Amino acid sequence: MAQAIRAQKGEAIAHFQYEGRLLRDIPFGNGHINDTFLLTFEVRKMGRMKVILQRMNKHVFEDPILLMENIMGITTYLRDRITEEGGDPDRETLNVIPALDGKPYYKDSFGDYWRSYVFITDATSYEQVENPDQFYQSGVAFGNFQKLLANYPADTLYEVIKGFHDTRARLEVFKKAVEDDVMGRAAEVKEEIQFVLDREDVAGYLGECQERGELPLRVTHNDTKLNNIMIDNKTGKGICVIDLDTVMPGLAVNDFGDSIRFGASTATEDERDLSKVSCSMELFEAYTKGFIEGCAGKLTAREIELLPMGAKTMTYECGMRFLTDYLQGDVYFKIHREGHNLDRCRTQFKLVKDMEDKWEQMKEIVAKYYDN
Ligand code: ADP
Ligand code: GN1
Ligand code: MG
Repeated sequence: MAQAIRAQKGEAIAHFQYEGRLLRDIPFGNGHINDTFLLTFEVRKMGRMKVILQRMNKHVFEDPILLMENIMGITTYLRDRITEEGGDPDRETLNVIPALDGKPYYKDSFGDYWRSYVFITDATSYEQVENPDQFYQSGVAFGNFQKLLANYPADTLYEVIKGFHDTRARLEVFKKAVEDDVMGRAAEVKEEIQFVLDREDVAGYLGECQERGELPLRVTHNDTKLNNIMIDNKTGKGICVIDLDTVMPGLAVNDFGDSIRFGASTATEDERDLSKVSCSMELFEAYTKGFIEGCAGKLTAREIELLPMGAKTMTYECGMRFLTDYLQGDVYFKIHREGHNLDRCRTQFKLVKDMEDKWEQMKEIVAKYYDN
């Protein structure tokens, strides 16, 4: 397996518009979906240059060519907006390095698709928040990302993963996974299954609000976890939103919520000691403030009111997705140990429970921002 990807990687490296001598290539980051590598080149007298090379996950992304069209469209648009606002487009958005034939991807002889990005230097993607200000800054940056894309022609975007945050549809897939029980694991996770079933109303809530016209569809990121943003090492500001695979029309409250489920947790997503896992209200408030500021007055009062619901829904949905994958035999999210998806599911459900306990406090925090 490792050898197969090494050969594939070598083939891919030879087919991008790289210059110089390859000094080093190492696996990089903690993403659950793609295979990511950091390559370091020595470019004659110009010194070292780093790039990101990724093998796109073919089980998750049905059409990598259309996916890359989305990313080219979005990053080209963002470059213009960032330039207009006096920012640095080489650092503040992803920059695709083309393949030798000029395409934004390379298809290898195994049928896998690869893509490459300029590496964003002097910045870090974190697995856990280090202090409230850092989380506030990531809220500003994710909000600003949504603001920058507010006028992007949404109808040109290909729906990369159908029903990505359709929690009701995900609940149906979950029920089917319990019924099929292909790995014979359902008996062992009865409590977690019951946790999902006891909260079926959560799955439908935001979809119903949207159907009633209370929540607008916007161009959203849909995968706003902390490690999908680069934080500048010097200024501490969220410099660049990355992992643009799932940019699609969606709900602002879900972008907010997905950040909370990952970043406002007092532990990592796969912590086994559940006594360490809770939803920090200090972090919740810091992000709320940052996200609303970043969206620059674009969120409606109803959207702001429903931010806590976004947090609960995304956490419930993500826990359910981890559990579904555990039941299906770990076929979607990368795992690094036995029971990894089950551990991840348990942290999410612990967070949902904690949010339920802190519900009034969460509502009070967002209520402070209704008038903004
Ligand atoms: P996945 O879909 O698997 O999460 P990502 O695109 O998020 O893949 O990449 C995985 C990790 O690689 C990120 O969390 C980040 O740490 C790092 N990374 C990705 N692109 C860049 C980039 N252009 N510059 C620096 N680091 C990057
Ligand atoms: C995946 O790709 P990554 O690791 O940033 C997943 C998200 C989940 C997240 C859980 C395309 O995100 O939806 O919320 O794992 N991405 C996709 O950590 O399914
Ligand atoms: Mg990622």
